[in-house]
Amino acid sequence: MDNSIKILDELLEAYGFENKPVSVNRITDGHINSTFALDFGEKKYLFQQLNTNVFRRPVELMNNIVGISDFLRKKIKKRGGDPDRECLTVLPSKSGLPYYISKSGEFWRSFIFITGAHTIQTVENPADFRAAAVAFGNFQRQLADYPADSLAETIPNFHNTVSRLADFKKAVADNLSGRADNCEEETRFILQREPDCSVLTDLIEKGELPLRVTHNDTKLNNVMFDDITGEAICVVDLDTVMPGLSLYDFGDSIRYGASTAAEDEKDLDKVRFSMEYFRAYAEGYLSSAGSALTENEMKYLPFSAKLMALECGMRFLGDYINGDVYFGTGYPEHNLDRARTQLKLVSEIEKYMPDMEKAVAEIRAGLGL
Ligand code: GN1
Ligand code: MG
Repeated sequence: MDNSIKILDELLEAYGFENKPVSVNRITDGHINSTFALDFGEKKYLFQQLNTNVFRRPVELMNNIVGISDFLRKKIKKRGGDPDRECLTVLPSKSGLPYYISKSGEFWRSFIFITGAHTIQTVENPADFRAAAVAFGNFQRQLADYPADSLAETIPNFHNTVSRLADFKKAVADNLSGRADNCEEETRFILQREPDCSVLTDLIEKGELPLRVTHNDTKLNNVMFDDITGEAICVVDLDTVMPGLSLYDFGDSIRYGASTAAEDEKDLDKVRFSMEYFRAYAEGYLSSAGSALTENEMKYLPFSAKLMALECGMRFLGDYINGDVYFGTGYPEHNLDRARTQLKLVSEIEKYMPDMEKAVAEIRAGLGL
């Protein structure tokens, strides 16, 4: 992994910086893009090389982000908030564009670094997780009147689990890395759950679930928390904001945050589903977004957690079988380890489904939803 920016001088020139940064630090939160924090003493900026194998329409993607951030910025200002800390601010390059394409064709962008704030990788207390839920719930509510048809679909069928399953089956059939034999049990586990994959897509087709502007990558570490107040102040990583289901956002948060272990924990005994965390998130989410949700959007909340864990598991396993071509990995079996945690969570969630249903019903009753 590169810990420095090879084309630092070129970037500084392209963005009109006259001084060199006092430090450049790589941020390893994400699995897709390469991210660096550049500290200029008084100001700090984030520079990110977009992974254009994953995001094939980078210019449209940046237009999405600028559109969404400007839209949020106005709402934040109106309610007296601080837009520089509560939403992303894209730094244009000298050319005026919200990105810079390097001489060798790399796609770079820069944001104002949100200072005095941090990310959390693993939930340590329910209060933080509840706060993240409120942030994602508000994010979705604030974008309810965003012109969805102006958004480019940055990755088509991103959470379409039917098409994700088809991709997974193809990975197994092609077996490009020869690794399919190392994960037959995991593969069987996924294939046994084929009927789950079409539950939400069928409801969309029947018009029984509304498409909304959603974040689509609601991992806990895509929220920034204020260092002092501990409040969740800003939702980041807007690359996948597209029309989607509120259930994708809810389920993805749960599959990541309601696990008692990291996404790549090797010891599966440590990977359990926390009902306490589930309840905290569901409370935060329903209290912020609940009044805008339909009956079906609330009914399928527990199922969405299972589906998103299953989908993520098949994506990691598919990438392992394809030879690690999509997600960044730190070692050869990294994607296999990640897939195993997700599948372990699926079994856990299956056990807890009645408890999750009961918790949602209680929260709804408490909130009058
Ligand atoms: C990727 O970029 P990052 O790490 O926030 C992925 C998500 C997965 C996640 C799994 C564009 O998110 O869909 O859920 O890894 N993003 C993309 O950790 O594929
Ligand atoms: Mg991210």
